[in-house]
Amino acid sequence: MVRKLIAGNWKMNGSVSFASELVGGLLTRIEQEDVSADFVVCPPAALLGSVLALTKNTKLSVGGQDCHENVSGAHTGDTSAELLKNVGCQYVLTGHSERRTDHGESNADVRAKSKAALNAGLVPIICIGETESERVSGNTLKVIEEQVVQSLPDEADPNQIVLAYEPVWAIGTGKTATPDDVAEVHNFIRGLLVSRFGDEPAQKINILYGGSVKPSNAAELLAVSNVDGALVGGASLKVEDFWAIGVR
Ligand code: G2H
Repeated sequence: MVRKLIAGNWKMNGSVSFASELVGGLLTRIEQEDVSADFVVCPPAALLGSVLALTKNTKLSVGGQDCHENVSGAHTGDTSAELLKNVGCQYVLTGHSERRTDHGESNADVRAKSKAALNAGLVPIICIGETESERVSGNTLKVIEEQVVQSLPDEADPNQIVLAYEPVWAIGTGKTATPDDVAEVHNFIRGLLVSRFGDEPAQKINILYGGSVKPSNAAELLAVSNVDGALVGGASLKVEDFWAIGVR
């Protein structure tokens, strides 16, 4: 079993004072308790500087929410993986369903961004997940297989990637997948990783679950086989809730 990873995706929320309060609260808890999980926060790009200053030389890691596939160039408004690494990030989300939907990102785009992250020395947290209509039509595993195969770059190193299974219909909706649903998909993803990397390397890859994870359902979800952590949106914006999800 790998050490669990609890990642907070702040999405487009927060402010300098919010970041200071939330990160301060997390750091106090991390310093006082012997925690059995690693924590990472992914603030919006405009807050990365503030959060990185607060977390320097601490056990709290920081990630970006997206990166461009190129190292530099004329891409107004974008941020490269190289730059995220340069300022001190260790992780970056790639292929979050809100990027896939709002910005039309395809599996090929996610693959290119994940490759850029690996080249920069970042750990990409590669997000996959089926929509409600794909689930209802019985295509969940087919979609997941396509996303895993097409979103992971050839260069993927099992020591340097994280996957996050986030069923789109469970994101920010309050709906959560049942433990049986989650087990089926996580076991399937592990099998795909074993086929690709071999058994031992594949077992080291954290597969996170995401989609309305909160303190009241975290214990049940994190106990499911092959669930190695959580990607948390709304509940990561409250220090008590985020902490309660990861520490048990
Ligand atoms: C899924 C998740 C975090 P929430 O997007 O990535 O958000 O926990 O609010 O469903």
